[in-house]
Amino acid sequence: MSANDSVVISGAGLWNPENVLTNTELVQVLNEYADKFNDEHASEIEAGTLEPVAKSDPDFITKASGIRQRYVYVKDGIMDVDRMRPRIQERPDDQLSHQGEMAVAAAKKALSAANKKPADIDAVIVSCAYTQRSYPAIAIEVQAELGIEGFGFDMLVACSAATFALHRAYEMIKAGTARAVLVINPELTSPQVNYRDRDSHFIFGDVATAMVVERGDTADAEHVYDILGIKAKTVYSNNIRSNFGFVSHAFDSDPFGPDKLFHQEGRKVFKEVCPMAAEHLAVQIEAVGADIGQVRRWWLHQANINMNQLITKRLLGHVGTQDEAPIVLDEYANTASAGSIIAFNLHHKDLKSGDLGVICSFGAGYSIGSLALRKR
Ligand code: CO8
Repeated sequence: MSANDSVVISGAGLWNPENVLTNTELVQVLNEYADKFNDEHASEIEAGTLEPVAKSDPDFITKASGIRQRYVYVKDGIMDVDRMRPRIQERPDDQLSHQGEMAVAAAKKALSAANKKPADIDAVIVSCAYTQRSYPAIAIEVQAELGIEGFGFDMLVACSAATFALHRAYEMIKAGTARAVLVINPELTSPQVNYRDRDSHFIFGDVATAMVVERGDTADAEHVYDILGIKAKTVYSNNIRSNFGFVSHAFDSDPFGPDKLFHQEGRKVFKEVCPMAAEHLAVQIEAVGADIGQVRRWWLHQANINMNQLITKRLLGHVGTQDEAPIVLDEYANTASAGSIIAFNLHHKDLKSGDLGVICSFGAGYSIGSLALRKR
């Protein structure tokens, strides 16, 4: 393959669990927990030695984030005030893992959209915010399940896991080390959510997305997008953290305590990431020789509707419409790295030949990743 040959995205897949969890349901269980906890600890709270658990509010959630509901892999257990975490059955080693199952479901859809068979794929990347184990890699399990030759590996880059993995796939195709790469994002976020914390209990949902990246000269799908350019940036920040990890076993602290689960300084994230993302996108568009006004669609990260509106306002001079920058977080919530890929899945078929679009993620790390695309 010569350096000038194109690399394309030729198929996308989306799988979501059937279970819907509404804001009202989440608030109901958190407020029940708050009443119970605050009653049981009334004297310490009154003495000022213990903070009361703060109650949540569905109107706050919708206004502050735009999120109305989310899909969860397992709903059972989350709504149980004495548990407040999903009750996921552990599987024996000889069964497909939960994340493997989610990944396979999305991958099959992407393969079908790309008109590709397992034999056409040379590499599998499973890239998401968490993998349920360290090894064997979920990607290798998925590779075996789908009957793909070649190689697979897992990658973790939180919110930018999907875009950064697409970058690696692009580079593999350019380098000629793979003919086609399957990039999969099984975002199983619910086990890491602290459903007792009003600041973050509403933020996440579960989903799996996948994409096929291949050589332009082998692509024969209905909707094919040339990758015109890729761009990535990371800046270290402690404002979004999850401290759970294998070393937790050796710490003399609760391995599932609040600091081990997802937590953030949401306001700071909002203020710091929005300008970074807008600047990143402006540079990315210029780098591929286009003007902002020529971009037909912005498939943006889906953390908060207000973030996306601020970013599009900076770029376009007006708040992006649903047609220009589709919002999917009202239905899916924040699905870590999968958000922009869900937006692409649901809103790419109407683009015409020659139309430009941009996929962009932004979040923990901090990390920002984008791909400029043109429909064939
Ligand atoms: N109900 C009622 N009141 C609430 C609630 C609630 N649920 N939550 C907060 N409040 C209160 C606060 O306590 C505060 O009260 P006070 O003024 O008395 O202190 C008041 O409401 C205002 O709170 P905030 O200033 O925090 O509210 P914001 O308007 O900033 O909205 C958001 C909070 C929605 C969190 C907003 O800041 C935001 O979206 N920020 C961006 C966050 C973001 O994008 N983070 C990315 C995280 S995702 C990511 O990077 C991937 C990680 C990997 C995946 C992890 C999977 C688990």
